[in-house]
Amino acid sequence: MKVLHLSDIHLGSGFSHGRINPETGLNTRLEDFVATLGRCIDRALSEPVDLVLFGGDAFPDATPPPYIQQAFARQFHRLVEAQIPTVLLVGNHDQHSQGAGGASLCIYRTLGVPNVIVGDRLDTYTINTKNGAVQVITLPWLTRSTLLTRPETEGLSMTEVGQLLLDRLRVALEGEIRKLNPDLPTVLLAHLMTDTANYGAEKFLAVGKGFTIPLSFLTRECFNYVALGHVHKHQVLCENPFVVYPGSIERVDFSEEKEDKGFVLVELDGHSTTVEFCPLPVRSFRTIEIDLSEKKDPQAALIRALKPELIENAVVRLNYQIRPEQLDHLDDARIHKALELAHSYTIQSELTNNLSRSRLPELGVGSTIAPFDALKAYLSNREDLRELEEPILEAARRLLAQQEPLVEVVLAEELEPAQTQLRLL
Ligand SMILES: [Mn+2]
Repeated sequence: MKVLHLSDIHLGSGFSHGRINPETGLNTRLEDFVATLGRCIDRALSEPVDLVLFGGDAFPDATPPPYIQQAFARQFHRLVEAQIPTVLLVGNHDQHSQGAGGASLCIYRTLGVPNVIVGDRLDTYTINTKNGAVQVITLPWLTRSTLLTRPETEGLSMTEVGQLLLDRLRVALEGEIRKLNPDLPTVLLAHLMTDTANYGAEKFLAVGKGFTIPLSFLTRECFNYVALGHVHKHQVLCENPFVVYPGSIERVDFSEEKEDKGFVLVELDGHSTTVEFCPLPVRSFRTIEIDLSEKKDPQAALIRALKPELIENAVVRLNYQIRPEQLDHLDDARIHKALELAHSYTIQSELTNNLSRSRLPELGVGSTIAPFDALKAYLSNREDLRELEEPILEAARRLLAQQEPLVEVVLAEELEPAQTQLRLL
């Protein structure tokens, strides 16, 4: 049985990295995302696969505008037409911040679209595919309010609340596992953070709502495959059973500049499972960082750094440092001209002077420095952050010392005012 597993589509995000296509009136990043989603569906049809699993985060929020909903629906409709069963899991971005359920995806449940299952609660489905039946347990993004009531958490520390949540989840998941038919292959489809994953921006995007689930919850013998969503960087967390984040299908922001994007093809064959990551040809993101302050000819150095093969059709951000007295040597029009090759670009310049440079020798390229010392050096050079220096250092101290990190930092409403301020930075 072949399964296509994709996740974190985030259709309708990253518009600031695109521009309006005059022919369609649409943001070019929406067009990129739709084309990439189309490639995933193309593959599902050409294989053809027996089942498509979507790991959650269809849109940036629970109420996408109709034209974006439509672009999403049009692609998944192709699976409906081909009679390929599909499970759409609800991620944190698909939920209303208050209340329950996946607002943006529940329409498909309400419409009763044949072969489409919306995973907005912990539940088990037996799905009949062209190559036999498979059980899929859906575990959408859980928040405190899904499993606990307010009186239950009153007076508890954040760590205790996290523990209570995990106890509840363990019992609930165990209940689903006991109902499984041991003769059928089983897939767990879940949108969550695990304790062993490498995180990018999603860790911060989810602030205030989530908690971390130990990998040991997921690596159960009864699962033939664990299909995850939420983390945008593709990673295989375990091989027995396979526990896989396919990652996002497109670069959502610059934190994903260096990551390969793609989806996963899974072959469930009796007791053995094989997994293949299929990269997608997505648009490049390119950060060009250059210090012009020591250059004799800053203009020439800058133009040299804008290599056409690097920037052509890419989303580019150019950051350069320059001394005030060098500014007259820069020709803005020529710089913009050179950057026209890019799909879109932003320029950020930073004025430096010799004083601040001499205060930051330890942050130079090629030298290594402990994170805490780097932060101290950075803060000592930021007059504007003077008042926040202590709370920032304190927060960093705690972060670096933490044993159970995320449970401690994610419950935003319980942060001290100083920390809340820090979070807003
Ligand atoms: Mn997510």
